[in-house]
This record gives sequence, structure tokens and C-alpha cells, in this order.
Amino acid sequence: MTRQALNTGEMIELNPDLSPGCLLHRSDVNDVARVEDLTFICSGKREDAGPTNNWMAPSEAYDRLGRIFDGSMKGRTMYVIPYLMGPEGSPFSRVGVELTDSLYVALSMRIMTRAGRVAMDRLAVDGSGAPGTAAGFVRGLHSKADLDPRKRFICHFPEDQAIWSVGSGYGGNALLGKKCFALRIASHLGRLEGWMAEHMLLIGVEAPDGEVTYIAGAFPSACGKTNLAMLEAPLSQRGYRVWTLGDDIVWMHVGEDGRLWAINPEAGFFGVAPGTSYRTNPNAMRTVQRDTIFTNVLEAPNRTVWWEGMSDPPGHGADWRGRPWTPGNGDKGAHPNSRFTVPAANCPTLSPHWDAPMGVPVSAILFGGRRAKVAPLVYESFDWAHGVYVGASMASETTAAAAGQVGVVRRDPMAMLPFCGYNMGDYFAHWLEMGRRLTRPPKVFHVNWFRTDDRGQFLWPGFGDNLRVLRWIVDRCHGRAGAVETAIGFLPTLGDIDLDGLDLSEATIGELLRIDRGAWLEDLRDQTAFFTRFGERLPRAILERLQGTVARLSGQAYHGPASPA
Ligand code: OXD
Ligand code: MN
Repeated sequence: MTRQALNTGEMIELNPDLSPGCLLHRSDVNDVARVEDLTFICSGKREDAGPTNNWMAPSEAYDRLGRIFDGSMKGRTMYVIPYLMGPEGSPFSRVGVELTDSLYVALSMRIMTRAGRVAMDRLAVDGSGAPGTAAGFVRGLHSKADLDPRKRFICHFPEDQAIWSVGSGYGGNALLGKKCFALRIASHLGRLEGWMAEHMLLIGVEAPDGEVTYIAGAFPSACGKTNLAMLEAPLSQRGYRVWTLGDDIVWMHVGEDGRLWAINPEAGFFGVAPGTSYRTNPNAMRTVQRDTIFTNVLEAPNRTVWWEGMSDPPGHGADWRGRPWTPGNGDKGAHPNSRFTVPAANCPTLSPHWDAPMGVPVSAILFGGRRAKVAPLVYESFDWAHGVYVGASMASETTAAAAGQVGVVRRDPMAMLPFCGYNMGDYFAHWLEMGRRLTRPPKVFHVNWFRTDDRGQFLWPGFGDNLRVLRWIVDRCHGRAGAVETAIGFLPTLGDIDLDGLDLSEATIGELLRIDRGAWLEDLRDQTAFFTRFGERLPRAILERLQGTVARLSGQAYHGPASPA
């Protein structure tokens, strides 16, 4: 298949000595990101898709897309890809089958999922494989068709366990195991069956004495999940290390011990290339040295790849569109949403438990986004229900991972706004319900690495130094670290986080941990407007937690649900 892709020009072989097994793919210039405007949840009832999803009636979607699919693969090879999401032998893993006319998709699915025999064997064991049963499989139909953005649709039929995607070859639109199945369809299944599919990274933080604490973290697209998932401890944090289990999606179940257990359903990483370097993410750089498909990056003269932020630029090259490029010619060498697709097995920090059938027990859940202002570096929620409110009220500045304006703040609950396959009001209720079933729920935190000063400079060094914040989080989980109670949650005080050796003034640290009352109250008004959209479907607990925050911040007594220390 690789040879065929090279013959057709769909892939370019990179230097076999410098980048063994690596390929370069250039997409159509109109097909470089997820298209949220063209993504639909096709549930029988519009209310079940909710106010944050585009909805199309199933009959209309099958009809409209059917007409585009009709004849669209003529003269092309159709690939049939059975694949397993989740570890082999795991009771939580699920099978999908994708039909596609894209060789790029077929080669990428081989990396991102456990494709082939393991999935067939699983279907044989599970029985009929009829859709709608736990033993069924998710049916995915994909065609590039003619890549015409006017005939591009990504449609999900949660009640049929089916996905139809047409007119795009971009990963998030076309690798149907990822966003379409593992998040949109799986979130719907999780609600029905009592588990969770989340847009989260998964790591284990190892302390010098060998104790490993597992943390799952939800951050919107292109907000540093891959960097955090592969974090390398700086010299100042000797003895600590971060184990990688996943960088984008987790499926979580309530264990017999009352804890939340997580698996990574994927088998590879589909990471954003620009900004990735030996300084920001050395483990990602080590991971992509071989067997990697690069999409829309710059081709450097010796048939290696380069992107903005990797290193000093080469003297010249071919840009992501294949046009001659020199540094400073005014164009980006790599597209801002250019990507690497690489097997998880390449990652030097991959946890020995990353494919454990039952997964790992999660002690902490992080929520975070890009917030230049408002959110402090870190805070902890009062309890699970308050944590659900913290996740539901998340917001972040938009990035290049989806088509549309970059840098505008939008509310993005649990980083699931584009990925929740049903009404988000019901989704919040499901989170609350999961908490009732967990006797030992994870603690919930909010982090923000992206706070800036008045000149727009980041206040926190980020990257490896984020481990300092993770250590406070781990210590909170084990009841070892201090905090102060504030109106929004528990914050560390100056002495609670190890800041040794960091070149940060006291003023900067103060700013990082400051709650800007005015800005926060303004954000609460925006939250209120957002939550109002869910009407009756919004759980009362969310509203009560919001009102509690308003009352505490405005210094009024609030006699709502307890928020114990
Ligand atoms: C991704 C995304 O590709 O979130 O992971 O867009
Ligand atoms: Mn993602």
C-alpha cells in the first residue's frame, strides 16, 4: 500500500537514512482542518443533538450524502478497514469498520488504530456484530469524492452506530476511528451504558520513590495536550518522570473499587507539528524520527521535514503546498495545522501499562484552555459536582485545528464542544451521575499555562516546568499539599508549589495565582448566557454552582449546596 501511495504521488518518500519509514503527504489546499460547520449529529430528534451541535434529520442526511456518495469512488480502489479501538483483550474495546477510497486514510488508520486481524478476531468472538448491540461494530463510510468543500459533510448517526463522511481527506474528518467514533459515537454509547468518552490526554506521574499517579486532562485542540502527555522532567525535577498513555482521547469506566479507570482507545498520535521542537517536546521529536506520516509540513532540501518552531529554518525547501519556499518569503513553510501521524510504540516515554486491558486508575482530572486573562495557573474544585461545573464552564481561545477564526474565546465544556455526540445538557447530567457511582472519584483541577502580561508575554514558562504544577496536583490527591480556599476553589499558596530555580519575580507569581474579580464576574455573565441555551436540559447542580461562585465573588452569603474544604 505504501508503494502504491508513492507511485500515485499521494505520498512522498522521505530520506530513508535520516527518516526511515517516513512519508510526506500534501493535502488539498482547501482541506487542512476539521470542519465544524459541516459536522452533523443526525439523531432522530433535534433536541437530542442539543444547541451546540449541527443537526440533520437522519433521512435527510442519508439522502443528501447518498447522492454525493453515489458513483464517487468510481475508478478508485475501496479499502475495507476493520479496526479495534482500545487494547486487545480489553472488555472496553470496540470494533469499527471503515470503507474508504483514500489510501492516505487507510495508511493512517493502520497507525492510529489496531487495524486488521485483531478487529476481525474480536468480531468473531463477540458474535454477530449486529449494530446496536454491545458486540456490534460502528459502520463508517468515507469518500474523498471530489474534495469540493460545498459537498463536504461529516454526519454521525448515533442511534445507528454509523458515520458517513464525504468530501474531505483531513484526519479529524476522515480517520473515522478518532473524533467520529471514539468521541462522538462513543460519548453517546457511554451515556447509554454508563461510561465516558472524553477528549483527554492520559499520563502517569512517577515520583522519586516509584509511586505513579495517573492523570487525565481535557484541553481543546492544539492547546498542548501532546506536549503535556510527553513531558520531559527538567533537571530541577530530578527523580520525577511522566509516563505517556495517550494524548487525545480516553474512555473511562467505574471500576469495582469505585475508582475511575481509563484506557486510550487509540494506537498512535496525530499531533500538531508547528511549535514541536527538542526544547518544547523532545519526546515527540524522538517519536517522529521513523515510521511517521507527515502532512502539510515543509519538505527540506535533503528530503527531511521542517516546520515553524522546530529549529532554524533550512535555506530553502518546498512549502506545504509544494511551492518553492525560502525563509522570510512571507509564507509559512508548514501549515499551522500540519500534523504527524505516528505509532504510540515509537514514544520513548510510553507507559508499560498503556495497553493494559482494564486501563489505569485516574486520581486527577485536569481541565484547561488558552486563557490570556481570567484563569489562574491552577486551582482545585471543591468536590466532584463543582468539578463538573468547572469543566462545563471551560473556555479557550480557538486554534488552527478547526477551520474558522483563530484566537477568539469560546466556551468549550470539557474541551468537548465539537465532539459531544448528543445534547451537552444531558452530557453534564451524565458527568454528575458518574460522580454518584464513584466512591473514590478523581479530584478535579483547572490549569492555565497561557496567562499573559500586559505586553502579551506568557507569565509561566510552561513545557517541562508544568511538572511543578502536576506535583502539587499529585500531592493534593494524596493529601500531602496545602491550599487556600477561595471563591473559585482551592489555590496553592506561594510555598505550596516548588518554584526553586525558576526565574520568576514575586509579582509574576502573584499575578499567576491572582483571581481577577472583575474579569471573573464578567466571565460568569458569559457562562450564564451560554448555559441558558440548554434550557430544561441543564442540570440544576450546574446552575447552583455558578450562582454559588457569583455569590462568593460578590461577597454575599450563599446558602446553596455545601462546598466543604
Ligand atoms: C485533534 C483535534 O486533531 O482535536 O486532536 O482537532
Ligand atoms: Mn483532539
